[in-house]
Amino acid sequence: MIDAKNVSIDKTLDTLIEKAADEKIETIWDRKKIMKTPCTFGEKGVCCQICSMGPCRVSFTPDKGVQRGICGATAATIVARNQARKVAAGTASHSDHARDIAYVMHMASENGDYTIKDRQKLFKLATEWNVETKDKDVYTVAHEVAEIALNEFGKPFGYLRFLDRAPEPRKELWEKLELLPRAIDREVTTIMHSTHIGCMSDALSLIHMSMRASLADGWGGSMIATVLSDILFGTPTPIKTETNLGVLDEKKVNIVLHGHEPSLSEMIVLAVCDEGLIELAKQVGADGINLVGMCCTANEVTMRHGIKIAGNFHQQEMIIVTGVVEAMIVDVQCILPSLSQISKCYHTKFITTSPKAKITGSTYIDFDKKNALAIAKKLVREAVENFKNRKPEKVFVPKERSDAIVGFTVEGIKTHLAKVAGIDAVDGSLKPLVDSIANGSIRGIAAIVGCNNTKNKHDSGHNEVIRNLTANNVLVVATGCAAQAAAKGRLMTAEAKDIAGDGLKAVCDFVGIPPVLHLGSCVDISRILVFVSEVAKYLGVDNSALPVVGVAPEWMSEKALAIGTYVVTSGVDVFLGLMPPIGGSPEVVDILTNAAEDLVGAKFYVYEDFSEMTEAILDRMDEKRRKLGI
Ligand code: XCC
Ligand code: SF4
Repeated sequence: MIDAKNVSIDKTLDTLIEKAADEKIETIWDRKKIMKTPCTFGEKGVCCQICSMGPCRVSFTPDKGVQRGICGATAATIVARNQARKVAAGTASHSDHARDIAYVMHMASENGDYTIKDRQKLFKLATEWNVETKDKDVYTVAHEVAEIALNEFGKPFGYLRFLDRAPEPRKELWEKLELLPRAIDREVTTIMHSTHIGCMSDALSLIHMSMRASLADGWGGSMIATVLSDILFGTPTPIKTETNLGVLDEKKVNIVLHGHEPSLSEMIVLAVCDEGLIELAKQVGADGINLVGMCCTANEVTMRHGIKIAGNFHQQEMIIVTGVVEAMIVDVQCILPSLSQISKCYHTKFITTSPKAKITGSTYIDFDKKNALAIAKKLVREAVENFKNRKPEKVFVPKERSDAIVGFTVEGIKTHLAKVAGIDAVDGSLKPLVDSIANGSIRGIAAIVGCNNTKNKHDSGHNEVIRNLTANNVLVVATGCAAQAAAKGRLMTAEAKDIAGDGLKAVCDFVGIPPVLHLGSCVDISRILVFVSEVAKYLGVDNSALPVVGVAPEWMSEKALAIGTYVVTSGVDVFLGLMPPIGGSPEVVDILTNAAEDLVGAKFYVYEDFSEMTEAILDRMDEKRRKLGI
């Protein structure tokens, strides 16, 4: 029997884990328990399956056992190849999401399902990309911009356009080191090619390739996804929301949106407002329709519409165990295959919608974007009609829910600061923030990002690090499942300033912000790249000079590895709460946790103890402050 207190700090799971056990539902923690100790070769990254002469497992303790794979590959080669492939997979995931958004923008039309919500941002991007806008209709401009975005994936020459947003010294460094990514698909393909048997075997060159590919994620795919989503669906502004499983409503039809791409979720948001469907919900005996989100899709819709966040990665099974979910509608990424099994034990319809993520045992309804709203309505109807199948004896909804303010963006923060400082020009508005950093009210900025991992107590890493850092006057920005942990932990409310140190508290009071700012989904870490770059440009320094860090206390996905790599390659240190599978090669460990600093001005740190991690982060921030002379 799993003890909830050992696996999560989230109180909603206390009863639900017990309920799952009573109802013979196997959960992520049960499977983790059966899995026992992970294979050490896999854990250290020294298992190679790249060709069928293997799998080869080489020794990770020097001078013992097998030193080379059958082809002669060393531990360093095998580890670096595996690592590069993971970064390529992460880059591909964020970027393929971006590609879909670009296609959606390409089909947007005045009277269609998809329209342009932020025309100003569209025209700004058009200017940035040298698209002639004079006398052109907004949709003509949108289509031209979308086509340019689509070409970023496969253009034959040049490098990615958004790299020009980086500070000059950073760009020069990338150019010198040949780290400027070319087309996005090309960087991914090049890694797949070079990691084929008998191609690249030099560890440093493999890590170098993974760095270049990762920049194609952060400054390519992720940034395209963020900017185009803002243009299509609106740039978020701070908005109140509620979080945790208590946002489910026993009396209503509950629909959970889970996955990543706003092209689906935005349509469902529209569909649940349909009068006919609301009426239908009443006819089947419900009080209405309650739409809630999970994982990054929740971040996308909460920051644009205030849709409630039901939970993060580790709660996706548990939400079904409440017995009140009429439909779990998903698209791509981070969707546990176990959901089909679990939903069958309740009345929940588990509906997959993407040809990229068909899941055995789910109901597949293709979300053809040409008929987006009509299909969204069909999906909602499926949920409403399923209300009658709810099994009252299986219903239990936890009470826990917390308020949060979400939806900060670079523009939002700047406008906010400008208003507070009484400055008209938004461009000058970084001054109050920079002044607060310079006078020490804010010691530094930490981006807390990433997932949940069964190796950690659910959410404990995120919230412990956030509490420790804010208490030490570090302003925190958060995305992804980390942001949701913070929101559930009541760290994104105005009152949360009381956990902050005096300096940060005064800033929060003055500016009227929480000490932890919700910056969106994982692709929105691109917002953080832009933000850091703007501060660096304002000060006339490189990113690496700033007291800024990235932290992923509970990371687990390949996407998270791609993110970590592009953050480091962008000159910002990354602190991980779990060791990546590289321990089998001292050479690769040294490149990523030491030599990287000489190369790109930043490196990875791994701390499994979160108070030690906080100390190390603060030390590093102070070191940067000293060098800046502040
Ligand atoms: Fe997935 Fe994005 Fe990780 Fe959460 S944070 S578990 S990747 S949903 Ni991106
Ligand atoms: Fe073994 Fe080399 Fe084949 Fe990898 S590529 S499985 S190390 S023979």
